[in-house]
Amino acid sequence: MNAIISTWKMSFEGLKKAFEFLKGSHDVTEAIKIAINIVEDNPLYTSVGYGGLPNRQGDVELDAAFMNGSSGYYGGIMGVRGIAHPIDAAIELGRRHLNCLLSGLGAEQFARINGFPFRNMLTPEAKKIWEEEISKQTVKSPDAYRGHDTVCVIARRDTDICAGVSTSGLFMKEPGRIGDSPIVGAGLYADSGIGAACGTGVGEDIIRGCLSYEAVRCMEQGMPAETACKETLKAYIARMDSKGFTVKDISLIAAGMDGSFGAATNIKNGEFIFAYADDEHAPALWTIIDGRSVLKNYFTPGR
Ligand code: SD4
Repeated sequence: MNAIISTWKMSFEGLKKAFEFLKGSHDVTEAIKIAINIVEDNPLYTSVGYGGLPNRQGDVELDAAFMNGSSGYYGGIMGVRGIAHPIDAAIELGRRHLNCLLSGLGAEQFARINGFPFRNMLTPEAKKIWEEEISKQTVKSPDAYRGHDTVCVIARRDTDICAGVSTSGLFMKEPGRIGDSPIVGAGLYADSGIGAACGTGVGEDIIRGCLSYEAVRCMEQGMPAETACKETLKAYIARMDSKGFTVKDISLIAAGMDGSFGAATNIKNGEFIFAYADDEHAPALWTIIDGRSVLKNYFTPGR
């Protein structure tokens, strides 16, 4: 079975390309790379790669990770500057047992030694948005969160499943702040015996709940992917509620080795969109209505 699921509309072009590739190849890792590189390269997407919005100091700091559900290996880079395709470095680190999660300068040095291209990731447009935000800020701890848009991709070919994520993190984050994306079990988790899950949203909440691991654990207990995402979110929100803690926006996607797929979100005044394709479902955008994953193209043609 070939299947691929990814977060947000921005991932759709990449998903289509990666799905075509997957039909003719067993290289699931390469499919993840294809899907994510397209988003990383597009300056119009302000939450991933080139064109990503900067931190409070005006620097674009990127996080990415990759997990191979068959080998159990995982690699991540965090708080890096100037690496054109963060997912490529994460994939490379995902071939190692030790030293697989690198931060800042060490990660950049690794990328240089391994010949990964560098570029100035701050576009003039992103800089302008940052300058406007800075001119409005009067407080020391700014909160310029504007929805969440990490690109997360889960790809499967027969008995192999892998997951990859790439993000510039939250706009106006503290320099050095790390989100959920490069943290295994938080931003992503994959196990070819069960399935895979990824998170997008406020990283601090996703990390606290180990949400991707939790969704995979729910699938291991027999829940289909969508139920696993919903139960994971519901249980986490209830747990944090009981501590008087309000969970901010989070969305999860998952795919199970049983062929199930789906997502869950707690976004209230907005919509979570994901893309999906498998041997029976042509590539399409989906959304969540009343807690159920629904084909979006079907009921909102043209949008
Ligand atoms: C983070 N999960 O760094 C990411 C944010 C996100 O724009 O989804 N992105 O917390």
